[in-house]
Amino acid sequence: MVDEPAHVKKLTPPQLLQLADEIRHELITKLSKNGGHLGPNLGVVELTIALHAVFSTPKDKFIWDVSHQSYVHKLLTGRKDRFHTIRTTNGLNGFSLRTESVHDCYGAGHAGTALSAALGMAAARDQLKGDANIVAIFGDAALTNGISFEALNNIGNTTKKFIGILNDNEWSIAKNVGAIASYLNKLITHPRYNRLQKDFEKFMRRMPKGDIALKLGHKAEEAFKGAMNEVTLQPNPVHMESDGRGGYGSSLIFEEMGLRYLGPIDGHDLPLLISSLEFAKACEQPVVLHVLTKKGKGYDVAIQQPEKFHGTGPYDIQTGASPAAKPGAAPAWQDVFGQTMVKLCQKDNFVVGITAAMPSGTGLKILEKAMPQRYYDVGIAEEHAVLFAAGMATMGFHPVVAIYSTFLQRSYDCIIHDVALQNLPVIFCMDRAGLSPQDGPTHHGLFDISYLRCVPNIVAMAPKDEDELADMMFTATHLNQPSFIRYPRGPAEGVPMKEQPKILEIGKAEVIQNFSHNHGRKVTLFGLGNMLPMARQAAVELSAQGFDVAIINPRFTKPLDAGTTELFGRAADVVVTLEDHVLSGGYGSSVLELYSEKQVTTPVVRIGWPDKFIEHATTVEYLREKHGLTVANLVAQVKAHFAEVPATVGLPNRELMVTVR
Ligand SMILES: Cc1ncc(C[n+]2csc(CCOP(=O)(O)OP(=O)(O)O)c2C)c(N)n1
Repeated sequence: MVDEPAHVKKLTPPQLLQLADEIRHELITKLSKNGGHLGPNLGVVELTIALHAVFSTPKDKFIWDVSHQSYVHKLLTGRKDRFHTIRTTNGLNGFSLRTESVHDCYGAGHAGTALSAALGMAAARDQLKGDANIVAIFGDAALTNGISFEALNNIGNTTKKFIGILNDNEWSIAKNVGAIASYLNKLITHPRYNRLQKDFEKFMRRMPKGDIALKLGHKAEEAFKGAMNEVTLQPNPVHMESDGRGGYGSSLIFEEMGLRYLGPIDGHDLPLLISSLEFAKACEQPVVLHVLTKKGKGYDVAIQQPEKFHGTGPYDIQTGASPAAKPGAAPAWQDVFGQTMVKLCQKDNFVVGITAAMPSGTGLKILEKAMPQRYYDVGIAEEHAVLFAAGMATMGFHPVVAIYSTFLQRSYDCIIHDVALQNLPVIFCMDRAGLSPQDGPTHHGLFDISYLRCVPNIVAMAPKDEDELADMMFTATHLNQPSFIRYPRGPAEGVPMKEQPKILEIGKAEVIQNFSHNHGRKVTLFGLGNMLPMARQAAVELSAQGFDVAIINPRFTKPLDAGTTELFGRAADVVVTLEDHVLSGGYGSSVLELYSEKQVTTPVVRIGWPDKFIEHATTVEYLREKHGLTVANLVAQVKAHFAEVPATVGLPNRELMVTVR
């Protein structure tokens, strides 16, 4: 294994192949412990080696779309000794991170950003009259994303030097869907392009052997053009070249967008990759190199289960099996969601499920299996997913958009302008609302309460357990306005599920535990959604210390249950809000706003995430501990409010409140 990218350039062809083997071994063994994006990385081993053989980071820039496939790049850029720490506390991040290495010029975690960001870099380089090579590496599914096309539309008239690498493995997380996927498939199976591929390959193989790091320059480009003109079936290839588009077939999307299309080539053929990249580097117009790769290449179990090994937890290296679930373990939230979707769709012909390329992550694949005609996968296209749902809603449907909280951020304007403004009954089921600990800041879903709370017309909910999730989904299908339900990653609470979900009263909180009137100081705990268990634990702790504790399950962040919130605020000596969300503008803020309006002067302790991007870590528990989302911190903050007051039991609440303030 090499220590830095410059070493890659010094390796002989057999040594490069050996390096590829070593990297695969490293990926398979290290990720078996903590999991990670194994399949995509096994697919880009040769491509990444070739990139480092031809280009020189940090001067040249690699922009990885999503960047879940940048592990090999990490291994080749001085991070091999820390690779075993990837996605763990204080370890390497699972995505590109500008703060992690000078070789990571652009951070990501969401799909479809690479081409635009790379074009911005190319424009900046041109402004500065620089000569850095800018290389964007994007997957076939990233190409289903609108932003990718917005960038493609803009490349040809912005710069002359730009290299896009289409890493085509036919898979998104699930099988890639839609017309783009079919188009790419046609491209690689059409006899004409197959022929082209062979000739391109032949041409590249004629390049001097031994010296893999070829310097092709203009002469080679001319030769290449000649070779391509010979093979293309285009009636007037010369005309095609002279109109400045280049390329080898007029039907190609890329050519029509002003990029020269190269390929498709075998993305596991190192010498071919290297010479193709050398060629791309020498081109004086934007190019797209279409590279065919196999997800999981070199590890059979990953090839056979591309979806599982896209992003996997720990696994047995021999069999690929994940550790068995503990008997009696609570079901995952996403599975309860998927099963409830089936139930709802069976009873109501106007309910459908929509996912933006996340059938397994959101659990919607359970609906796909049971009722495929009621299921839509629209590709990695969150804005489109929301608009598509809005359209269906205008026709009387109750579309359910199953989406991660973090990816819904993409659709914000569509939520306001299309769904809320028109008061359409679209239901948003926001999975991963809370932490995605091993993924980190790009994937935490910590902003949705804030960004939705200010939008008129909507109902926003958070269930305390999976049975309440089903109730909320059922309730949402009876609403004539947009609704949002947030729930976290991981196992639910393990409570029994009612056969028939019930309709909840909108904007009504649930009193879990009233004051006992034991003469202790009164504390009201508002535990939103998955924070209710922490509220219950805190109640035990506070009660043991003589406090009189009420516990409320708010259920709704919009509309807030003003009556219950006010009542239990006035009655308490201290109020505590708990939310798995940022404090800025979150649920606790809404309680403060209400108290300000109603002139409730009870002090409020807000437990939630601070105003910073929360890092990645092995576990949720670690991050909660570090950032103060703990029972101990809650109890300490409650007690701090009484620090200057003699701990006389039975002090009238009003008097206490005045003293504390
Ligand atoms: C905006 C957004 N939506 C969804 C995802 C989840 N996601 C991560 S990778 C991926 C598939 C990417 O497929 P592709 O671009 O073809 O790359 P590959 O994994 O096949 O290399 C998806 C849907 C995301 N990261 N960002």
